[in-house]
Amino acid sequence: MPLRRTLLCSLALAALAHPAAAAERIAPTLLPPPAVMAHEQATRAAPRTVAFTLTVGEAEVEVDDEGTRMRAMTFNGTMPGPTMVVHQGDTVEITLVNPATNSMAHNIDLHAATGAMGGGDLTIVQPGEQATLRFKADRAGVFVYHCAPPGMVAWHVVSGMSGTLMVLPRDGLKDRDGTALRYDRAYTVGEFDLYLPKDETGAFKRYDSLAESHADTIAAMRGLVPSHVVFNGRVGALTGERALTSQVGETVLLIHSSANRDTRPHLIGGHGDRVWETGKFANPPERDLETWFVRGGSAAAALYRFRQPGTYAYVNHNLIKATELGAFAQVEVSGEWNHDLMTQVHAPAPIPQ
Ligand SMILES: [Cu+2]
Repeated sequence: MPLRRTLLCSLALAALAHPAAAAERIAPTLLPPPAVMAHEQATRAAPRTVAFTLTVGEAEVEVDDEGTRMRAMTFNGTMPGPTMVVHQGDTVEITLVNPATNSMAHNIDLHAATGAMGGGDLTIVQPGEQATLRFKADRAGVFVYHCAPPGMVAWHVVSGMSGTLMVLPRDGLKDRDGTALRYDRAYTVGEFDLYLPKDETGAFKRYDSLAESHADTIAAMRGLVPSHVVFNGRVGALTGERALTSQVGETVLLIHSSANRDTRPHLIGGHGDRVWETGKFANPPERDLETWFVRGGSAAAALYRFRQPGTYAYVNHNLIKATELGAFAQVEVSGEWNHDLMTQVHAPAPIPQ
């Protein structure tokens, strides 16, 4: 009998050790940035398998209002690719599709994953191929993912191939004292430094194919002087009619990724109430930041509750990049003005004599 009991215990333990076999499987719908897919901020669900499909795009895109064109490479057709959201302990399953109409090999290196070059070694897909990778999301945070094909990593990254995977703690975000932190909406911003080649007259060149653009683009990249620094793929992607929106009293989660170059997001007229500057939720958030630093190759997460209505600018506070190169967004906030927080005592008028 003791032997039989031991056997039963072993079987029970074996079943516990392989929860993925019976785990629930979901396939959430991804949304184009700046939107973030619908998700629970905290979950009571047992760890599950969360399946996503990312399709590689190769296309010419316009990067500013002057009609400048770039041969872009993307995940799901957007810069950045969609933000995927799971919970710590979930198994992430990504199918990477490289349509036969494409010309390049691509893959995906996920900074949240452990092993095989972040999955890059297991997902190199030629045009007409697809591959599926599964990995355990064993640590919480916002993490960059990007294309990393051998010999072409930097080119694919600065041509648009990066995005963010957010791994939330199962019991949600916490302040440094353990208080639960929640948000009313989440936005995702991906910052890109672009290196577009110019001709002898100083005009940006256009190319018929990625291959044709390759040598000039690499030469421009080697100068380390970006022609554009943009949020979400183009100058003005998040301004005017396309501005982010919120209202007084709402708490917004701003995810900011930069796969290649350091950046320093700043919300003009607001703050980061709670900021995971390095983007990893096991570390307590910083409080009341004016500007935060995002290391190239990482993502940060900031929570802010809007207290005043109006148009806010959300910029890279390297202001040359913001005002001259494009790293500039806006947040339109509706609501009632709070004169206790700020008021105009006297409007500009001639100095009294
Ligand atoms: Cu690629």
